[in-house]
Amino acid sequence: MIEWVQGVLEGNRRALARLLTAVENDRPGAAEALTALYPHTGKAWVIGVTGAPGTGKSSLVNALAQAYRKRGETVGILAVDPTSPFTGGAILGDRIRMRDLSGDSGVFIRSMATRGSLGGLARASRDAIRVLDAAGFDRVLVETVGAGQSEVDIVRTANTTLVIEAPGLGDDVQAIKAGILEIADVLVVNKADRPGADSTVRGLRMMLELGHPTTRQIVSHHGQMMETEGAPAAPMDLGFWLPPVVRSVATEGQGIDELVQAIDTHRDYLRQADRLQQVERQHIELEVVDRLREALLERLFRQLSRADFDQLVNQIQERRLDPHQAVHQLLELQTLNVAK
Ligand SMILES: Nc1nc2c(ncn2[C@@H]2O[C@H](COP(=O)(O)OP(=O)(O)O)[C@@H](O)[C@H]2O)c(=O)[nH]1
Ligand SMILES: [Mg+2]
Repeated sequence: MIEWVQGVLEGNRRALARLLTAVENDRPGAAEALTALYPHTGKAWVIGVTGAPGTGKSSLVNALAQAYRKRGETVGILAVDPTSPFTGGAILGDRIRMRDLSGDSGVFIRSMATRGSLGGLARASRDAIRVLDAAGFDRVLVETVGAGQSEVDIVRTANTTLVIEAPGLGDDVQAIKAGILEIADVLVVNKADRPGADSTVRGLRMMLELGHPTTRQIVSHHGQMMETEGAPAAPMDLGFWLPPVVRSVATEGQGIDELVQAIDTHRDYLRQADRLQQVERQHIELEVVDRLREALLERLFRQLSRADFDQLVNQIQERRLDPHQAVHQLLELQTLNVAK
């Protein structure tokens, strides 16, 4: 494991791939490797790319990666897809879209399918992002399907979050329902070559306006949110971030320069004052709480036999015990075992 850590730090791609597999599967030694790598993290700019299937996330990641490579920056790509494991069509399609990047040693692509619980996927993704960060990539692009809480969790690791929409995929309000608009630093209307792009842009602007009442939630992310008209990125002196709406045609490379610009502007915004540190603190807090929750549950369920748990459920169902008392009993069991 230590050789892998050394290898990763030296830019060895084989070591990187192996360590990522170990981390993804939570193999013995993975935690130690992550500990060894942690002091080397915090340098990459992590960009989350999320949105419904088919909006063009992989195509955009491909185009963005090429744009960064042209500037001489290295790119690590992590594709996380809990809904459709990277088998058959999905991976084949992505391989074709990422073809332009293969053979370039400045790009590393990794996909991660569902394994175990969604919580486990969020953990594994966070760890994988850290490994890519420690490996020294300037940019880490993380593609996730915007489906629910686990994507939101993954995206909370990102420095800049892109939410991708496309015309003609039906319900534009979907994004709001999933709460995904609230995590957007930059909104992208991809497939701008398709009919309906204008109305998608209008719809998003309207929703951003409606988003005002939820400002407090957004503040807890990166800053306040307000509608912006036209400009690719927010003026810096307003003291809050206005998520810009960028149009793109990923397959033609259109709008990519504007998107790169918007991401840079967001980075510059966060680097002002101590915003970046504040956001990082929030992310760390959330992560520690998430991990603690997982670890405590795991520990508890290791001490509790299935039979004991079933019995508890029976008692609750028979109205001999209420769920509140049951939790108390479980916590006491935990305390007793810790004290042992
Ligand atoms: N017309 C058009 N098609 C696009 C555009 N971007 C992606 N596509 C196509 O849309 C399909 C889905 O793209 P993909 O990147 O796999 O979307 P993902 O599921 O969000 O990763 C593919 O057939 C792409 O070639 C675009 O800007 N315009
Ligand atoms: Mg994709």
